[in-house]
Amino acid sequence: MSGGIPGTTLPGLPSADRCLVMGVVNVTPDSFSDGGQWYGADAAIAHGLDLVAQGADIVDIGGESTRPGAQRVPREEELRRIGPVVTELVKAGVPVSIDTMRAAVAEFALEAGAHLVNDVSGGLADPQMPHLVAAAGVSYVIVHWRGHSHDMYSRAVYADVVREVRDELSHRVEAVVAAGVDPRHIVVDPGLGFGKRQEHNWPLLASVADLGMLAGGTFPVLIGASRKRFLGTLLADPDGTPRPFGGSDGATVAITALAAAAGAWCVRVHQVPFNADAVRVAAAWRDAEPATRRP
Ligand code: PMM
Repeated sequence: MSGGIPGTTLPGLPSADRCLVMGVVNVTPDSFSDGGQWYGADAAIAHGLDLVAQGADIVDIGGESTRPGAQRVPREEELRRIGPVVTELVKAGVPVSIDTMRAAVAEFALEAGAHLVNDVSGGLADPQMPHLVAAAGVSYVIVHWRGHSHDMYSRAVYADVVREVRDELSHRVEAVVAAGVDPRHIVVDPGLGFGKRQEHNWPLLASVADLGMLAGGTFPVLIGASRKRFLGTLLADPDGTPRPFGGSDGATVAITALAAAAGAWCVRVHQVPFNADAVRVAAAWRDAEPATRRP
């Protein structure tokens, strides 16, 4: 059986017999994929509602850019950015995920009604985070991470990237479970682009089918490839000029289809419509496959 598990039910989140689609709302002036577009609260709220109308199952709201080289924003500023957006989208009935490394920001969002904490540091940036998640009883995305964005590439050194990411994710799973997080609430994510170069992301994607088999359990897998730099590099012009971020949406859709067919639980994307189609194609594909040939 595949290590990824579409159809897994996590508390407060939608469940479907297919891979879920998480639409991204970056309330930041400088995210590498869509920086500045949804920076104002009104624009961000309207964008979140549009993503749901287009087929997003979950909306992921973030107030701190993690693009390579980014410096941290102060906590108060992160709270100011995400506050009204989380509050209004929850009020509108949207399943909200909070993309933050800070327990104080997650706490605000959970009190406002968010159901998922998406922590790109996997609990390493703020040691209070796993305790907060455990006490709240919500779901927790643990992303593979080796350090903050300002110098993430200095840590992008791997002898065997798949084995090392799996081992390090296993340790994080064990640590957050030791802090009280219910293993049934954990989602794992290989953290494409986080301390990983072009050549590190592809083997991780090719391993989606069993990336979730870790630390003695099987966890749902989230994949965030959308608009990442390694796609622009793959699609570079003959002269080597990378494709701009918006020009890699077709490649994102292709990854969505492949990851969903391999059993990913959810994909995190900036453009929803074609990805929402792709997860349905993948579900039909999986359903038609003889069980013995499933990845
Ligand atoms: N990537 C970004 C932000 N949050 N969360 C998860 N779980 N996985 C990711 O790969 C991920 C994330 C950075 O991308 P963006 O700034 O373009 O949204």
